[in-house]
Amino acid sequence: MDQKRLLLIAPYALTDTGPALHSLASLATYVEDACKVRVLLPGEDLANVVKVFKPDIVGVTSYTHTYPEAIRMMELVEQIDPRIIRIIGGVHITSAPWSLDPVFHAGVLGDGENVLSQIIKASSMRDLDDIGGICLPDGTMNPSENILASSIPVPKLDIHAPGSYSKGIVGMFTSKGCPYDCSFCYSKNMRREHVDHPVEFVGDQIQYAVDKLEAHSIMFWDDCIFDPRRVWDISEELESREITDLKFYVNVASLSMNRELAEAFKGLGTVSWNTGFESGSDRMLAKVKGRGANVERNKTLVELAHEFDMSLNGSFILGMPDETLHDMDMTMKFMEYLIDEKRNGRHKGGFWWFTATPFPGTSWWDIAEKRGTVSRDVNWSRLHFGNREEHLLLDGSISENDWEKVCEKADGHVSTSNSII
Ligand code: B12
Ligand code: SF4
Repeated sequence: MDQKRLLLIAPYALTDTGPALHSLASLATYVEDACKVRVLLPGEDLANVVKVFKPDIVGVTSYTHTYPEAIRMMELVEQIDPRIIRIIGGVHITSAPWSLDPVFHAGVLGDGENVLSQIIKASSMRDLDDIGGICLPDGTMNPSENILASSIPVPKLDIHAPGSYSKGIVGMFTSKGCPYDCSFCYSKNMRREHVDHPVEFVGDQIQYAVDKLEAHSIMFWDDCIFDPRRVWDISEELESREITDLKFYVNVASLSMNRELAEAFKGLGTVSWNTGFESGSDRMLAKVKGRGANVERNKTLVELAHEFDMSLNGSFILGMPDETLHDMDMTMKFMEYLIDEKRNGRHKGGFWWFTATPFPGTSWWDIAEKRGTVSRDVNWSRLHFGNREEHLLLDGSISENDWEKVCEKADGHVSTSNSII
């Protein structure tokens, strides 16, 4: 019997301004022995590819703000050939399985490698009912059976996501999930627990990046790296493979940063940390990141970055539920502190800010739903970090005029910081 044909696609909004996606490359690599798989690459025309490739299954990935586009793409696939099995996976559908549009036969919840291979094996659409980790248009939700991180092959980015590693910078993961539970974050929807990839697998990914993609810089996209012992283990793994002179970029949380971890990052060859400062107000930090988070810790992070000669880039959130003008003012003060430190040569890096956004599956969604600013039939494209005009969580005590002034001030601070070399 002929092998089944699988086409994996992403909304153009995700790939137009960015590269081909790592997630689709990971899925395609996992199932490539079980079917004939092809990823729609940035710039390709979906209708043409469907007509020429003639897939049996089309799978789309989607973030929340791109969900309307994912639906439109699948409607086009259905028009071309209604017999094609149409599925969706990724952060949006995992966080809001109840939003599954009737154009889809199934939504895949959480990490999709194992579930996708079962969908490929299924002989008819009726068999989808028995697969764990999917939701169906009739509201059925089968509990997810996440695969162990150790059983994933190194994603073949050169085949399934060319362009995702331009200029020698390659992104990858050493772990999945996050040990923290910030109230605005989707992370726990996707993965209830934090799981480390085996160090050897991390070594394999880096080896592949160096040998095949000519990488000189590695970005660890993990939600957060927090264990110094593991960072040293990764360094040793690279040493044993004689991989040297790479630059590393990592995500860190001020809650777990300390001298030991900073030393381990330095030992690995890390040059840049990325973090969520989130706010300059102790009250808001405790509220959204939990007890233990405070401005002092964020300042310690800035000091450690300077001591270890790291660039430190971080983001802030404005317009959070219950955030007062005074809290926002404290955030402006923290931005001013960063600018001063940068001017005085005690900080390098930058910062930017987002509008507080109620992603489904988070406690911020529940708050926005109660306030009536979102509902289950919301226009999903409004749920975008950059959507400051239609803020959905801003406290009722703050006027539009005051909000506009805060936005302008924050923008001014971002450009002042960027102008300091
Ligand atoms: C890397 C990354 C990026 C990279 C992508 C580069 C690349 N080459 O892939 C870049 C920098 C481009 C990016 C950009 C943005 N990103 Co981003 N990004 C991530 C990040 C850190 C990792 C994504 C990833 O690759 N994960 C690893 C893979 C293996 O996991 P995965 O994506 O979840 O996919 C698995 C499952 O979801 C499932 N699956 C996914 N799709 C499908 C499809 C099918 C058919 C199946 C069966 C299964 C399946 O199986 C996959 C494999 O296990 C996530 C956070 C995170 N830790 O996941 C945020 C995240 C996805 N990004 C997010 C956002 C909002 C953005 C931006 C809008 C940010 C901005 N301010 O502009 C932009 C959007 C770009 C655009 N053009 O509009 C949000 C989405 C939130 C939401 N609910 O929508 C996340 C969750 C971060 C966050 N803190 O909220 N991003
Ligand atoms: S530390 Fe980052 S990834 Fe982890 S829960 Fe908080 S915001 Fe999410």
